[in-house]
Amino acid sequence: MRWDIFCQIVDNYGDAGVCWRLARSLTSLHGQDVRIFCDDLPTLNLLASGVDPEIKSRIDIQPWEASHNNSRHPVEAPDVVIEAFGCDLPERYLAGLLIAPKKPLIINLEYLSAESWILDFHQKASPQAHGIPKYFFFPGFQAHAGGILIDPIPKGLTEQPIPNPLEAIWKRLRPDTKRISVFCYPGAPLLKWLEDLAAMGKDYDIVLTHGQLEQLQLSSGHPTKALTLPDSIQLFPIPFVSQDEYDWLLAQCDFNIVRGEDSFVRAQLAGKPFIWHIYPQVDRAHEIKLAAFLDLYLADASQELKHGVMAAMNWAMPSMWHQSIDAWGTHSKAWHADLLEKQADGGLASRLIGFVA
Ligand code: TRH
Repeated sequence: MRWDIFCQIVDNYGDAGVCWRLARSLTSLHGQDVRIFCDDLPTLNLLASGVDPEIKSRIDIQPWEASHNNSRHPVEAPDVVIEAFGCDLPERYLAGLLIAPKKPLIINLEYLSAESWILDFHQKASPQAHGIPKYFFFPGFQAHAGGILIDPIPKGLTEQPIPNPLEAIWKRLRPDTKRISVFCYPGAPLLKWLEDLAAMGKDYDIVLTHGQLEQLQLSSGHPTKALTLPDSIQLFPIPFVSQDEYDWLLAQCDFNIVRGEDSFVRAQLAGKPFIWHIYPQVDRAHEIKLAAFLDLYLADASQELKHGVMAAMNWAMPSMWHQSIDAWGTHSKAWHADLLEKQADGGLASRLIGFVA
């Protein structure tokens, strides 16, 4: 089938991250024909840069405005139009669809949530005045939700060679030292967290993704002064890497701090303990979303593990929950296996194709 994916980047990288991962799943795993119209091509291309050129060449990446140029008569509509995260379609594109002899199906691809209410809305019609059929599609962890994006299949990520941009830094990491990757929003008490970690007396190598060092420095109150942390904690800032390279990094670390939607899923697929710094919303809806996820994630965990993980996810200091880390490691592997089993049908991309079909 032919798919047009519309991706409007509100802020950050998550919108592009999800659209790109979906596009590549549809093409490389399912042989679909995909165009992405995006209002911020530099960001999209940054994420997509490390990918196998053969896969990239099969996805038609276009600027948002290019969707207006449907000059063919009669207008040829794709089979499916994806409005990622409910973005509005450009008016001229929509006008073209209205006069096309064959109408597409429009899908409003929503944000991932573990909340149970999504099951009542998933795949439900969203009738429009223009009459083109439109449906909601909710990604989710539950069996009857829209699934999660599992491409590229995480198997074997740990055995892959060190990506080029990380090679020099990787050689400086200390052998037999635990590695923690950090990708979180401003506002996390990261400096205090690292100081607490240091006070526990073990060595840790901290891989800081693009911009995290500056965030840490700002939070120290001395943006121009070098941070003073004990030698046991070594900081390794890395540049912004491609999505594949970032996936590799998560698979290589012992613990990951992630955020948003896409890195949150990848941390689970890495099978390691992680802190999800969920995107903060003014109405505090994120607290409900985090609680809903933890309900699922910890459903069969012991009381002790539940306490430990819930404390960690709410930014309690590592000394408060480090005694749970071994049990958390075992739990992460089991959650990962269970997640893959639940997505054995191919996850979100397959379910989307199945629904459209
Ligand atoms: O960037 P984010 O904070 O995006 C967020 C979320 O999507 C959130 O739901 C949305 O409401 C908000 O934006 C507007 O976090 P997320 O979702 O993890 O996306 C980051 C993407 O960037 C992900 O695909 C991984 C990728 N990435 C790289 O490719 N290279 C890197 O170096 C890093 C750090 C990330």
